[in-house]
Amino acid sequence: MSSLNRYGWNDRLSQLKEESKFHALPHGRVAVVHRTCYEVVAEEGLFVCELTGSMMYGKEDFELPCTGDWVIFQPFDDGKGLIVDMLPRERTLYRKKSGTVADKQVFASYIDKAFIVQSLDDNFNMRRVERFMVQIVEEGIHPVLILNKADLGFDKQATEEAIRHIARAMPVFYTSILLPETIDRLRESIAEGETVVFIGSSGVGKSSLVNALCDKPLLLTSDISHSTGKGRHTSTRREMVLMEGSGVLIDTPGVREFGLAVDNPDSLAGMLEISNYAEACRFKDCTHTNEPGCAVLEAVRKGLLDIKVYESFQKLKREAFHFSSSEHEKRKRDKSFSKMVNEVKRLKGDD
Ligand SMILES: Nc1nc2c(ncn2[C@@H]2O[C@H](COP(=O)(O)OP(=O)(O)O)[C@@H](O)[C@H]2O)c(=O)[nH]1
Ligand SMILES: [Mg+2]
Ligand SMILES: [Zn+2]
Repeated sequence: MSSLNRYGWNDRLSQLKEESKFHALPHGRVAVVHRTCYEVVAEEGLFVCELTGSMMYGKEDFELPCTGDWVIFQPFDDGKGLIVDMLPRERTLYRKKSGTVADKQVFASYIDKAFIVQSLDDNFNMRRVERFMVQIVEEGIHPVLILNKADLGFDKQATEEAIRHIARAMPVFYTSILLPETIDRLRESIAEGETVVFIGSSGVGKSSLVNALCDKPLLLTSDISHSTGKGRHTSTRREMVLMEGSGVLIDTPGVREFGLAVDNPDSLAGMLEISNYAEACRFKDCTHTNEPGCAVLEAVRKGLLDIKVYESFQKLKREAFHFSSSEHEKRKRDKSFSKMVNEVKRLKGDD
């Protein structure tokens, strides 16, 4: 058995690797991304790797290796290497970059579970949970809701009420780094070889939870670790740690905004349990906005469906639709551009 199995390596990945023309070279998993180099965990230990020119050429930022990616590299002496290939990505967490049309930013790949962390103080916000959930489920990752800082006073009944509509879609854990039994329960939910990413606003306790789960402080808590001599800034550095006898944890810096990068706006209804009602709408293509015989609006009127959930659904749907149509436009543009490049090459006789 390979020691990388603990990092999630398996037979399927071995098969994928066989398809690469570099399959004779060693492979590893990207643990940390620095500005120009990558820390790669491999059978022979940790390697600091750079990318070959061809790995970078013509790539968007989100297509370059990220934390969690499996790469093939050419090792050099003293723990250095050159990344020559990357296995095709699966279960990758993206978000839409703020202020751009269809540009996305990549967080991590080969993720099994995403822990959506919120703290039970002012930070708790169901609308944000839904937003994270939709993106996570879209990528085939299992969402888990972590309500942290349970040691602080909070209204349990109001919280239960607010999460009721998603409690069937994902497990919920109440945790506190001051209550070890809550951490133990969380730890038991993570299996060996499983990869878990922690997402949520800054200050909710993501790094503290990672440390508590690992039993020893490995990550610096608070954003001081991301500061530079020039003052604070949010770095793109991600951290991956291996839990003893269990899974892989990936910490991320806080994200306030999480723009949807979802291609299929129609899948939203199922996730927010809108589709339970939608089945009874008079029109098959009902948009649930003003149609007669709309069972979704009826459910809102009768108080069966929380109006806030309904509004959240409409808002997320508009946003996802906007992203997928601009993404579509962009692909069309990219396609015609590469067609033009090929045409020029052909005329020049390059090919
Ligand atoms: N009361 C309480 N404070 C916590 C808990 N978890 C984290 N904190 C505190 O919240 C602050 C932010 O924690 P940190 O892990 O840096 O949050 P991150 O930005 O999400 O990584 C720190 O001062 C932690 O000590 C908790 O369960 N209860
Ligand atoms: Mg942190
Ligand atoms: Zn309807």
